[in-house]
Amino acid sequence: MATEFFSSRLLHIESRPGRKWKNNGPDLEFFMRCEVQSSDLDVFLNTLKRVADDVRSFPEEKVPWFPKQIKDLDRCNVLITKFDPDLDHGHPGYNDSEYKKRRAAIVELAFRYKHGDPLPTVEYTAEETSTWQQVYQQLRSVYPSTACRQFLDSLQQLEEECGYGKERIPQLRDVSAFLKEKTGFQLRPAAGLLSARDFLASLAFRVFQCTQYIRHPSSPMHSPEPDCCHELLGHIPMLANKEFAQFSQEIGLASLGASDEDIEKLSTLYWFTVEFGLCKQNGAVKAYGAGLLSSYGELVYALSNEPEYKPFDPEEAAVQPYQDQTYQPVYFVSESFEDAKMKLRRYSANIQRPFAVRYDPFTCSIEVLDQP
Ligand code: HBI
Ligand code: NLE
Ligand code: FE
Repeated sequence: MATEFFSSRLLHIESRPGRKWKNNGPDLEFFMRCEVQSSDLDVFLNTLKRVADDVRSFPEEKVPWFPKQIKDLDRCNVLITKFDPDLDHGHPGYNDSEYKKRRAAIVELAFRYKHGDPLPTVEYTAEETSTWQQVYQQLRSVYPSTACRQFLDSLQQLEEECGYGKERIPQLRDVSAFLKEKTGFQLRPAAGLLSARDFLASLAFRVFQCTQYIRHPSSPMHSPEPDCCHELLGHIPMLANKEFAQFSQEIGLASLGASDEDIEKLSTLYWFTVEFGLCKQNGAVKAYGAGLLSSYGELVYALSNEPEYKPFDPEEAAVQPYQDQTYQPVYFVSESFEDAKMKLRRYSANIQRPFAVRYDPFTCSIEVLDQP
């Protein structure tokens, strides 16, 4: 069976002569037990329907599979084919075969990665480093007036202790070691935009999935998809902050085994906080969202008087339509991280699951506690 688009495992298969006759003999009936991610179930069944006359499924469990141990994250790598330079005509690298080749080579490192392997290093080319340089310099000059205090503190530490600067693109290996000391977060390489379920699940383990390729040189000030500028400049400084690291892990824990509808809401909530969140500090509005802190274009726009601001309310943010091609028309402003965390905690407590989860930091695993 073609399984290249999703991961599935065949646990059991048996065949028997069926009651229908076909080609002068009894048709065969197959009974199979498979493990499939719930988000892939439709594609999986449709694939079977192409080769079998009558496909029936009996899901064994209502709760979608989720990782229980940190090494299970090796299976949380379902990619979304969106903003793909090979498929998307609007991608700035669509007509640049050199760019696509280079990117495929970097992506290959992520495909091959298994938990426990040393993080791959990439020898960035002069052109890639020059893109980074432009991005770094532009953003660095506006951070003092636009970024939240926690971001500025962490960035300073990264510059002093972790080799951050415009000269070279930091390596995931060094950054992961730095983060581990600060907040226990660690990195793993990602091949591109992951499914929200897989991406959020890794946060439950304080693991952040990072792309390693860089945006196309023709659009340094905004990219619709994550790249190393977005991860290294947008996310990493925030993940080095204790309060924020905890906030991120809590979104991850809330996502484990959640229904598809709840995942959709949590990922929208993630979008309006971790990616595009604004917060008040000393009476001024500052950016803490990674999508803003890695895009000079959107950062300046978000803090101008063009977009609409709403006070952060998880119920409202979870269903707010969002824009993933260009700048957001609406941003949510929270009073502080503490306030956002409390509100998120209240929101998560209302997500219906027949069990509770707890993270055990000693074994890096999830304890599942059945609810009576
Ligand atoms: N995948 N690699 C990667 N990076 C992200 O930031 C990311 C993702 N998949 C989904 C996602 N972010 C968000 O849109 C939320 O849906 C979780
Ligand atoms: N727009 C962001 C940037 O240009 O860095 C990336 C957003 C990823 C969700
Ligand atoms: Fe991101």
